[in-house]
Amino acid sequence: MQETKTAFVAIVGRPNVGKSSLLNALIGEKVAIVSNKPQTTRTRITGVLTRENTQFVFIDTPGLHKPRTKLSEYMVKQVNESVADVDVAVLVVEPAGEIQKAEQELIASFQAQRIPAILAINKIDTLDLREKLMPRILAFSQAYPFEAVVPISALKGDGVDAVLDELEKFAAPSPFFFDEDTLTDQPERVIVAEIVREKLLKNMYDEIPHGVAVTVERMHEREEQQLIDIEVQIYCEKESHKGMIIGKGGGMLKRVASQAREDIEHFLRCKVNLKCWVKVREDWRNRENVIRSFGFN
Ligand SMILES: Nc1nc2c(ncn2[C@@H]2O[C@H](COP(=O)(O)OP(=O)(O)OP(=O)(O)O)[C@@H](O)[C@H]2O)c(=O)[nH]1
Ligand SMILES: [Mg+2]
Repeated sequence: MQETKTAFVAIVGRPNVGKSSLLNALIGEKVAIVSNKPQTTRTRITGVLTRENTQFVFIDTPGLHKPRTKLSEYMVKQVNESVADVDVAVLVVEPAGEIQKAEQELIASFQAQRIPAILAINKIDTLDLREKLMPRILAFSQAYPFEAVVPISALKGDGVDAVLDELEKFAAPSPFFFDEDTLTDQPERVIVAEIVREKLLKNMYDEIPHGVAVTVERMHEREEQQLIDIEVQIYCEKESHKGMIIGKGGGMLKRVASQAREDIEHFLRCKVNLKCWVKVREDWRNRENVIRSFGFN
């Protein structure tokens, strides 16, 4: 029998750099939601990839930022805990600009915990010339002895295999932790709720989506019809937000629900009947008990 190996990998970086996009590209399925708004990911999301005798367990994390609410305190804590006991970290960065404070903090935590790290410079599809990466590579190489620097486009899939090859070097002999066809340890309900949140992020302006939480109240399979009934509760912070989420004549909510249903059907590989309700929970992002009741532990 061939000996098996596993690598635990934390994917870290500032908000909106493409960490969740990279996770999805690495495992070849969408398990983490993606949006053009920062602070999309709120919890640690695990993605699993088994390639021959190596199993990779990826931990996607919320973008490291300065916390302003109890919820974002929780998010930042998730990042720090994720870096604690992995075999290797991937720092995802934008292709241009200066090294940011949050990135310096992440590098400091690699240093403190002696974690090898790979630098993934993402979004290279937005560059006209690759040479423009040189100053960026130089600056980061001076900041930390990265094991490898890999230019990638998570969106196009470029360089993603090279990231895997680098990560494989840090796999240690061990039995597999998951079945070979496992993609994530997230329960279906969590992914369903996240898909609805992604569509809210996609369709609504800034302030509202950040104050939204989504829970699945009911999932019921009608076996004879091969149909799943799903009821989802959307929580927002203000009565006025509720009005905007529902929209004129219910138009916004219909659009969100119909886009979400399409993705949920793809994910569950089954027809879905999706009902969404909207409720107000004032200032929930600062109420610890409410945050907990939404599943952030
Ligand atoms: N052009 C381009 N855009 C990308 C690429 N990767 C990600 N994006 C876009 O960048 C935005 C943020 O992507 P996410 O994957 O949600 O970023 P994240 O780092 O997980 O963000 P948070 O969860 O908020 O920390 C989305 O609009 C993506 O489509 C890339 O390789 N090229
Ligand atoms: Mg994310």
